[in-house]
Amino acid sequence: MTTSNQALRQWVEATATLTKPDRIHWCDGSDAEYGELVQLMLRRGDLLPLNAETYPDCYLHRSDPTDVARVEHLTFVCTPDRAEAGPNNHWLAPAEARTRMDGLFEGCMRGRTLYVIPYCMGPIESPYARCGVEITDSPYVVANMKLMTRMGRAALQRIEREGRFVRGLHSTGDLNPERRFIMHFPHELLIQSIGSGYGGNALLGKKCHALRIASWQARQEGWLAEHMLILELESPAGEKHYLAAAFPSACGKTNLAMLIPPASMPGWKVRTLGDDIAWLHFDAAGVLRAINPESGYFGVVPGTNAKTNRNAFEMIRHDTIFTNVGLNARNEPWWEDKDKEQPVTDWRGRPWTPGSGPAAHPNARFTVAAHQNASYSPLADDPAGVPISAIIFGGRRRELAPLVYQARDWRHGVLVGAAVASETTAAATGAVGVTRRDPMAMKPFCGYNFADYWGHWLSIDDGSRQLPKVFHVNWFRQGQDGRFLWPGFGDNLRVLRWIVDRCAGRVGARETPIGYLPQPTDLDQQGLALDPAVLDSLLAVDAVSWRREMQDIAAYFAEFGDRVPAGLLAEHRRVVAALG
Ligand code: OXD
Ligand code: MN
Repeated sequence: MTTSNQALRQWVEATATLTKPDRIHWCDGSDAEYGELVQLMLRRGDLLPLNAETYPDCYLHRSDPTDVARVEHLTFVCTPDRAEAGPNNHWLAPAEARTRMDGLFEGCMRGRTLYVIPYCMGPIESPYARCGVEITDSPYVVANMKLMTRMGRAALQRIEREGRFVRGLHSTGDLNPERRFIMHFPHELLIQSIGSGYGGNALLGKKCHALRIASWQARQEGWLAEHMLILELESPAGEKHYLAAAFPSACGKTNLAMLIPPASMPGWKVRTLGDDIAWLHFDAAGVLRAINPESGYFGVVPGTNAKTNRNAFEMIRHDTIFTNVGLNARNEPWWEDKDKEQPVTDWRGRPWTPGSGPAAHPNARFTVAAHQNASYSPLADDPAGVPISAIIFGGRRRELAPLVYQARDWRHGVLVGAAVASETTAAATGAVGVTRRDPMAMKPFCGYNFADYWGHWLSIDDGSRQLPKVFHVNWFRQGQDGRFLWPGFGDNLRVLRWIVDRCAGRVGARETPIGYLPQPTDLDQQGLALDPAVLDSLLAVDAVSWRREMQDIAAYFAEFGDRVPAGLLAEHRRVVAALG
């Protein structure tokens, strides 16, 4: 296989000249090709077979122990002007980055196969979808891309039709963290990544293309590329709403997207369109429509069980690649909070004994095709996408942020999104549990200056469009004793129900300086044994703490200097004044 697209052919040839692979393989995306890659990785020990009876066609990959998460400190946006990348990104001048990367790529594929992966982010026939080509020397990356994206022959045909694609060059290099870099060149629609095999660093269609490069393109073209799940909520009366929700990494997007309604809310249905990324475009009628550019899930495994996410728990029982989980005595994958059993081997392949720490790495992952999810919505394959009723922002906040509140209007919603903060998790290398600002949950993923990004969000309201309502939720409030105040998981549907009732204009709200909150009686509490005092504290707005929060937000905005849009600052002043 090769291609009629001359630019692609030349790029593959030039890359081969630089990296010197033993052979070149153009991926067709077939099941047979996936099967051959799996056999190759089993022979090489890159994959280990799991119990074929209880976990058919499931495999374990153990990564290099230094290569287990995204590396934000080694991820760069390389724009000619440093200010374009903004204080939210690490920056290198494009020429310097190219020289550094060329040095590292030189001869890096000797003895290896160079795989060419044409892929399409979004349904192949969708006008909102975009194509890319990833070159990699990692069969693990190819197999993951097969599960996560629409890749191979059909994507290549679209590239040949359109003549446009994002280029991504990846090599695992020598896996030395000293020689690990993930570079983005938005002006050239180019990504270069070396030294890591980990998902967000190596599956270039995901964070690198569908968020960093796409967010850049989206600003130029008037759409939004966001770190959001997409779900369909159907009421017992058959009314359907589509919601897009942005949460920082490992804050439960996958669980919310696959929510199973509590028994006390019969007739409600939740279907999953996406669990991580949404591309949002206005259609000709001014309606905001969402597609999920991915077609698989790369989810956090620890904590997944029949209670927290039965859909995920079941979908990863077959045809799944596990990365960095432990094993039990039956050679089944094992992770913390899976079940009452004990593991025998940890994620590094060492014998596990009580006291030897977690058996699975806290950022252990599953990779699985989306259609294996019992709650999968076929609309995820609809080229037209789905109309979005509400955008929801959320963070992991022990204190302060109430369970839910609604922004007054779009401009206030942009402030609410820009002010998202969350405690860090194991999805990225670095300290866990530190509160940091994570605007729109895009801190690690926005491919340009956040100040310009907020301006882009504000510009979405051009007066002629049907804008979704904007909300903020917080499932993670804790009491003095450190216990979570809200049960979360399926019970989050009670909050989603209030949100769609607000969208439909069916329920009132309490107006506060930070936005509209539900009256406790407005939340569906049927079957929820929650102490009324706890619900009161979940719905309280403490003016003193919020004044402090607004100061903190102002200090954060100040880091972006005079690029911060006046409209955002005016909105901030409005809320401060309302807080008195
Ligand atoms: C992810 C992340 O893997 O956000 O989705 O880190
Ligand atoms: Mn994510």
